[in-house]
Amino acid sequence: MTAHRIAVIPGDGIGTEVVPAGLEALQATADRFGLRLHLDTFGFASAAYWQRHGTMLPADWEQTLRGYDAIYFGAVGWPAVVPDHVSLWGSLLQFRRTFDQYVNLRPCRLMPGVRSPLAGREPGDIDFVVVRENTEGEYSSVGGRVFEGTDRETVLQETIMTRVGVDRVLRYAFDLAARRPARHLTSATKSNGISISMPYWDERVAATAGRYPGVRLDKYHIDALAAQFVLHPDRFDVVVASNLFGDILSDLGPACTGTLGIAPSANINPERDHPSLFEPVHGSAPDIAGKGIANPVGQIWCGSMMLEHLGHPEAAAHLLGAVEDVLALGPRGAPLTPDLHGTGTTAELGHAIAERVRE
Ligand code: GGG
Repeated sequence: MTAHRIAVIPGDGIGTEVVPAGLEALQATADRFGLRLHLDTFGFASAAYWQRHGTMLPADWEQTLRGYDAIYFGAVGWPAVVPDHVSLWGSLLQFRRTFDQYVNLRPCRLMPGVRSPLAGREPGDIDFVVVRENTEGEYSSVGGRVFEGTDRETVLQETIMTRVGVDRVLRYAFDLAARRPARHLTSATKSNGISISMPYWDERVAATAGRYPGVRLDKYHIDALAAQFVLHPDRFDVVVASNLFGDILSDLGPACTGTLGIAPSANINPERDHPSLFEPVHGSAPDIAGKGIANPVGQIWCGSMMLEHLGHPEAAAHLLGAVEDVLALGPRGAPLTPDLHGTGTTAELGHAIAERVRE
């Protein structure tokens, strides 16, 4: 029997609600395919941990997590207790950087049974993947404040792009586009306004493109690209973007396909010398936390991405198929959550998907 060690980190807010639902569906899939999952749950990377210890992570977190095959993560952030930039930099961004998870893969698909807010879109019309650079770019802690509290108060924060960092994520995106039927890659830029780092990004895109003659390449400025996502999301296949642009696009995409609640993401270390981390795109959602109505589909789809990464494509496809089957029943036939126009709870929807996995 194949065995995998998975570190489970529910985190904050609805993370603690969607993770159990995700684990139920994951375990049902593992049982069906004869996979043994050794799951260890950790309470760090949460506001509750911060309140007890004054840090988001224990000193030995790296050593602890290094021993796992993958990390199954919920959400982080509880601004009533710890400022968002402190919780994010103190946990999730440490994981991504330390474990060199330089690809953040964020699929976006209009699922059967899910209504797009865009008129006339049918399942199958929208199916693209955002490849977000995940370890550098605009997410840098290089900068500072001077003359604080005076009328000369000045704040500076740098964008960092390294040749290694940009080239490796571009290669990943081109490779992915080359494997997909449409063989189409769109690069997000803003080289007309951001006059140093973004022209560099464009240069590296052009240099990499030379090695992929079979991939059709488009380039859009991020403002125009955001508009295109809303007007013509069917035109995209693989979209590659810097850390910040990718973050924004991968919230906008799911909003166009009905709800952020179904969107998964995989923080991948392609070299596999460190564990990769799987988390829904959504955050901890304090506004609905504790109500039991968060959509668990993004978290469950993460389980499918994790199984794929761990080398079980059939199990991954089966789990995603179960998600699609249940969503396709619509709010009258399945306990869909309120964001999907239903009245179901997180646990009920998770349970329905786990049941479908077992059928
Ligand atoms: N599950 C994702 C999560 O907790 N996100 C919190 C957040 O603010 N993420 C920003 C990012 O992905 O860079």
